[in-house]
Amino acid sequence: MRILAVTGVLACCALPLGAMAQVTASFLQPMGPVAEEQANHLLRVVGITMIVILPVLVGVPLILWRYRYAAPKGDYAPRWEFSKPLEFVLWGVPVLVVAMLAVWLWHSTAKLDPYRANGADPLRVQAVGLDWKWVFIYPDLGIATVDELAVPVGRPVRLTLTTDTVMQSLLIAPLTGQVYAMPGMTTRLDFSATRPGTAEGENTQFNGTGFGRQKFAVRALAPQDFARWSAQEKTGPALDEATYALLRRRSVLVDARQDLGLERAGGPLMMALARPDAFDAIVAKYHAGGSASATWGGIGLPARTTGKHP
Ligand SMILES: [Cu+2]
Repeated sequence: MRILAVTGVLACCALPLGAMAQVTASFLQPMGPVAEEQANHLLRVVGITMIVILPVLVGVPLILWRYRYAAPKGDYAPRWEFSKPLEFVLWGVPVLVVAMLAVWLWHSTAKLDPYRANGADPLRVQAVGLDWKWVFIYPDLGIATVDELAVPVGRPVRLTLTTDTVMQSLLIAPLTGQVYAMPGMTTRLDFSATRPGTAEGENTQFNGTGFGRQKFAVRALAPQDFARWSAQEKTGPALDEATYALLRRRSVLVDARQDLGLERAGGPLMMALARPDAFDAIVAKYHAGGSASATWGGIGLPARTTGKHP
């Protein structure tokens, strides 16, 4: 019996460990300092609130049992209504708990400011949210990807975001918090990976039929692996205006691949960046003061994909 029970426990533990080796999707399995602070913050909050919750959980059944009608203990005091020490405890402890939570929240919020640099010499990456995929542009490396973000372990990443459609929301839970992206505007996320692995990134903004498939892999690679990754053979056409117009269609990755004349099944795209300032051109499209030619890749509601599953 005991052996069976132990095996059961081992099997239970082995499952999440096995999953962890593939794709990490939770901030409770942090791959960098931002998620680590978030996980610590959650544990602190749980710990502090237990100061209030545990006495209630233990005290209520204890009092019910101790002063039960069948075998009452203690004095019967129906006229009792005030106790100064008790009032101090009942009000004082929650006040201390709220004060402690407030201080820690203040501290963590400042520490987790998405615009706060994670160190010197960050790798610049620009993210463009499309229906329903993400384009990641590496302006300094001359490459762009679709639905894959690779970052070198140990080097800070400065992600600048925008969208060329409706509002989008980027979340890479094991690495960094969630931030919105709006057309014509940019936001920033500074984060870094401290261990190699693959994290799941997603769009958490419900914005159309393909939204549930707008997930991407975030690969934290050792510096030499990252260099190899960024120099790999291109799996897609160069990211020029014509390519971008096709990517801008309302499609998930497989349909976009078909629109580009590639095998449907084949995973993320790695492209050469034909226009180094593509990101700025995309943001500029939404500014009335811009020139009439600011229409890079098309404006307005994108066309539907020619693929089978819009
Ligand atoms: Cu909101």
